[in-house]
Amino acid sequence: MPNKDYTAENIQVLKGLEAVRMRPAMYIGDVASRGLHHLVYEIVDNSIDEAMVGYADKIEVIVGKDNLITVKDNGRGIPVDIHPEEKKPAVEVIMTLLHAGGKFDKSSYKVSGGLHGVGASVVNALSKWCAVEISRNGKIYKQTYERGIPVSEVTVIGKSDVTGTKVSFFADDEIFKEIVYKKDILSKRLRELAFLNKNLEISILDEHSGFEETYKYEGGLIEFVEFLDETRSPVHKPPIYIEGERDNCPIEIALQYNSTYIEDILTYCNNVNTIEGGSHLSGFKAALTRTLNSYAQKNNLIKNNDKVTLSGEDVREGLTAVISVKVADPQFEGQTKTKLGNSEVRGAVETLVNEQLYDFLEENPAVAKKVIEKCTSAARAREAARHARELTRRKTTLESNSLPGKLADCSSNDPEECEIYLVEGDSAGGSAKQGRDRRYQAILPLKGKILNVEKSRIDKILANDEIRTIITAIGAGIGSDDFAQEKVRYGKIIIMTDADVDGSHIRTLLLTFFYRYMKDLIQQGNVYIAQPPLYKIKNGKDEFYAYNEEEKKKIISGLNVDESKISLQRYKGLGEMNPDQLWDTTMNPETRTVLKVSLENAFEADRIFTTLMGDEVEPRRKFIEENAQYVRNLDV
Ligand code: 2B7
Repeated sequence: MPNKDYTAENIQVLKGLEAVRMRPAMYIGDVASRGLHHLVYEIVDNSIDEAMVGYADKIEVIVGKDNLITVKDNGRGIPVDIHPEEKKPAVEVIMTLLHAGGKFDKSSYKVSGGLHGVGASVVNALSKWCAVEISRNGKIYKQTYERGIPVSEVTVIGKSDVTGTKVSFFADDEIFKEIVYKKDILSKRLRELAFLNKNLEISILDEHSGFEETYKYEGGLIEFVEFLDETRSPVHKPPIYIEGERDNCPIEIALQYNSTYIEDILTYCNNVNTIEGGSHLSGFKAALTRTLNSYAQKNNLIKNNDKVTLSGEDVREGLTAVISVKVADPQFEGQTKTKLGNSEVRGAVETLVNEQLYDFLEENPAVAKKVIEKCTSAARAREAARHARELTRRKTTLESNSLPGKLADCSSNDPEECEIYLVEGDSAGGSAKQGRDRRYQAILPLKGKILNVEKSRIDKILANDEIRTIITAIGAGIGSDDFAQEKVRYGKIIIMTDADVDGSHIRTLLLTFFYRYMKDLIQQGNVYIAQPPLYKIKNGKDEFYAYNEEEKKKIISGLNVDESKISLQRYKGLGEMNPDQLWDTTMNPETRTVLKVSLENAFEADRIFTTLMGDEVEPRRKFIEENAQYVRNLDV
């Protein structure tokens, strides 16, 4: 217990800590892997804030062998002088008081993205041990804590001629289910932060694997866009860069057109990936459409037989962009609290992009010409696709008539309870139709491979039968402007393919299609992957199903009988299961497992799809080699 008396302030501290430890999820999301990694981000965020005000340019993160996390920065060092109201060193207040953030220099820390400065105390409360070391005033100060409670005074432990802060902590195993830090998760976020904060050096060392990387990007967002487009062919080089401040809102944007047909825009507010978009995104889209149209008109770049105006989707075909804004009082809205709500940001971004993009085009007529050509050809293709697209829209009056014939629909009309299985092959489709609960389960058999949408343009995509059928069945249209989430007819869209190479290819193609043309579906968590068993194990009358090798071994050894007496059947495809088996193992909500597809890390998902589905062979080979354990199921 702390070597301190229980004064009024200490009681306040204990109450605060208790609140965090009682409801950790309220502060860090969950107590699984996500929440655990969140601890690291909260501490790193404080270093980032110190870097954003110009006092730090180096951050180090170390994952120790014993899972001790250490974060170091070369900022000013957390102040250690006595806080006038709390009558304790400022660092102790920051590390122990839930609402310390607001009391410290709020003006210089206005753009904090995370827990608004209470991050350190939350992490401390959820750590079984934590230490902070501060180099400041020529000295090194240290204080240690257990489960958030100070177990030492702030003590001078040495001298230093530099300044900075070092925080180390052991996450509390009484709170977290499992303490396993993933270097891939951490390094991805740290790299992203380095892109978003140009010239800031961020390094990671994972002592478990020896993995060590340092990120530092002079070009910031420009290098971010180049990184995203690594496997695509640019229409112009380098990316167009827009930077400025409007209405007290610092804005930074990089954009580049490439030869694909994919729209790829990442948005951030205060370094938080706003995957649901929001006002910064809509301001950008409005300005892009307007500016390209007015430039094209003024310079007679739209031919007589073309459509008079370029649509939003026309000007975003093959566009990769990253938008980063800093907002003093961010309002995060939406299902996953990743949609920027501040309405004033829309105008700020729109004005800045209108001005700077127009200037850029005037100063770079050769690039402008290529960009406008790209957009007009997109417009032409879209016009050609309009007809095909209309065919895929469900007619409101003759609903059932316009549904694809191959679809065995369910009888319920309530999307909440309805599910659709997209099934590989007619024979598995047949079993699924017989095995299902027809009240709420619909079956759509798909034959053969669907089109690779990364390589095809909208007109060709819509000419593809399998894809048209899927769009019609789901019933909500496609595209970033036209997709209407509220019209989706099924709450769960479940991809059910064989557990082999072809099956995983089809699954990847379907996921790519949803990711590119119905992103909201994935964002809202509507897309699932069915998990059919790999083996049937029979021991006399008893039957067991195993979903992976490990399970198979466990079941067999658990049976404790002679192995030659057990019959083992390896399912090569869904088609080998009869309708009852398919229902029992894969479709019955009471017993099945389905994997929810999430957009946790949109920018990584993006690179995975681009790399796996794109043209460039070498990056794909490298990617598969480096990520063999993940790609096994995504083999293409
Ligand atoms: C709102 C609180 C959390 N803080 C400061 C100053 C510098 C500083 C910090 C930090 C994490 C791991 C290494 C301000 C801000 C507290 O007040 S927090 N550096 N780094 C950090 O936590 N890194 C500061 C004004 C003058 N001097 C120092």
